[in-house]
Amino acid sequence: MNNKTISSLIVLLAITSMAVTVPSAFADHSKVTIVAVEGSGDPSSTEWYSPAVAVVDLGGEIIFSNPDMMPHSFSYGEDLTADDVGTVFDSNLLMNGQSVSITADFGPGDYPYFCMVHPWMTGLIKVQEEITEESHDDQGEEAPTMEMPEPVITLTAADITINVADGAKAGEKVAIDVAISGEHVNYDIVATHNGETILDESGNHEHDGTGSHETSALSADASDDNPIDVEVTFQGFGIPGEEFTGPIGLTNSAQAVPEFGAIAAMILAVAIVSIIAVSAKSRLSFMPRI
Ligand SMILES: [Cu+2]
Repeated sequence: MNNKTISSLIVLLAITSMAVTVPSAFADHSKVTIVAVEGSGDPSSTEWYSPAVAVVDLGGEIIFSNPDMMPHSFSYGEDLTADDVGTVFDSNLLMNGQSVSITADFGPGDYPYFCMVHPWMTGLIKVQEEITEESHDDQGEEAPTMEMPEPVITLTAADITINVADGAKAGEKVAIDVAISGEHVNYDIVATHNGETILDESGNHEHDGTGSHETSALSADASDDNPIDVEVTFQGFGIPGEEFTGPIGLTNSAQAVPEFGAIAAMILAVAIVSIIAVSAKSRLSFMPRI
């Protein structure tokens, strides 16, 4: 038998076995075990977690295991300086021989993690929607063009929440919190008061969608006649360095009215965008509803 015949037989066998086995038997990502590599506590090590990139189905099981002599953690986040470290998951410190099991119930996407003790140790978990039978076609003879549409991302100006802290007197700095519905959000924020720009931060990235900012000191009391204006411009969903998706350019604005006390911000929301569909082919469809 030549190679072609053999490979044809293998393909045939694969198709046959797929037909008789349960769908999940193909590429099983319902459970993944990630181990801390032995010796990874050494700063000169180059292998830290295995697999370095772990794929698991949404709702699947992730087991963090430490066979190394040194203690390690599997802590969500990019590094120790991020303010959202451990917010999605955290194995906490695992000693030699210990393991921890978690459920991947935190939505599809990429989740970086690292070791609290040895911060050079980084890994990535990719949570995916469970692969169904349809996608097995890529192994068959028909091989249809894979037009897997990405999920529709819906975000309106109302999904961008801006909270401006109370008590804005001359000389004081003002805290501004931003919350955007979704994960791995990127946005720019600009605040002005008394004819001055008191905050201007571009390229903010927040894994959990919430960010905190502080203005520079005000040059005058904030008042109805001299309010603090805040504008947030959404720059897309995604990890910095990768392609962003979503209604990039969507903005929302708020105006701080200190007299309102605890509810210090009046959100002057203008819904610009209603539904945005992002497909694998067209990177971005921006459809304003008039
Ligand atoms: Cu470690």
